[in-house]
Amino acid sequence: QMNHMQVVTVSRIVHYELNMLTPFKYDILVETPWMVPIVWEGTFNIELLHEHFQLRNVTIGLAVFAIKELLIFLKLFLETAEEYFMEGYRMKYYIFTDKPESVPLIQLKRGRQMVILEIQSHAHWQNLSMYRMERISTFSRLRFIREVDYLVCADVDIKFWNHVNVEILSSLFGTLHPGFIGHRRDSYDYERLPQSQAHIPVNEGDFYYTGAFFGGSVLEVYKLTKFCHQAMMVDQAHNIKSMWHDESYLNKYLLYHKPTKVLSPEYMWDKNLLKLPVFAKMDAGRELVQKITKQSLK
Ligand code: 2GW
Ligand code: MN
Repeated sequence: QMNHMQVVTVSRIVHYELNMLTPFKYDILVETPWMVPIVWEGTFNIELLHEHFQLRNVTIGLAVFAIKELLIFLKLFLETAEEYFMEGYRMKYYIFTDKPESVPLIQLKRGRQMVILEIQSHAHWQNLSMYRMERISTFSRLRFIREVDYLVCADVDIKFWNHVNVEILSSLFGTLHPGFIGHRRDSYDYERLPQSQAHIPVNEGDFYYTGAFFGGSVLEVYKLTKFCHQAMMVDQAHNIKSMWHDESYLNKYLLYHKPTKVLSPEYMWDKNLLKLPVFAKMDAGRELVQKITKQSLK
């Protein structure tokens, strides 16, 4: 299993000159208190990272669910991922869907493959998005572990705007939810019901992570999704519904299993909430498909 702490070997050191007295940026947090990077545009040199990751010849999996009505988002998701996600690397899309015949046929670039995994849509979950944790943990153990080095999990109702590449890769990464930047942690949308497996006390918490984009080595994603699935099952047995479904359990896991990289909110903006910044790499704003609303899906 690959480790993010591996020594970086490159052919020549001509990339840029570091100046110890000039920080990259001073107006944002670029490192967590447990000393892992918070990835913002301008804090990394992608050419240098390419040398490192191309030497390791990594394969990346991108798992996405497109069940029922949300299948309509898949086309834009795939088209923009082909343009911006992990360009130049071997990768596999793992598409979980209840309608394999309706998956849009997109011309994929060299070294990229699509794997369609049929699943049932009848799941008895509080929210269909929760079903992902069980499916991803099972498939990680049975299949993904043999096929890819890293696994990235994403919502389908997103659009890529800019390059998202190997700078995100690490044993375990989470992405900061743009809606909570600058907020105090006691106002984060963590699960506050003490009986819930997702409970986080008001005086705890690092960040509020989005459920729309996370990943890591297959082994670490397996552990995370397994935990979330099991915690959900315990709560379901006690008829406890969490605040934000799978996202609440994800936040619980990442609080006690610190990620080895944290992605800035540039990686999952929401232009319905906030104006799109120059460096936005992905966007969860749904106005691209106005007709679909959460209400109409229930
Ligand atoms: C069905 C009923 C209610 C909500 C979602 C669904 C549903 C989700 C569905 O009918 N079909 C489907 O494929 N999904 C998948 O789950 C799809 O990949 C979708 O992007 C993902 C998350 O659901 P979504 O996008 O509706 O949730 P959001 O955008 O409100 O997202 C946040 O909160 C969620 C939990 O409520 C998740 O944590 C999500 O990751 C967050 O971004
Ligand atoms: Mn979404």
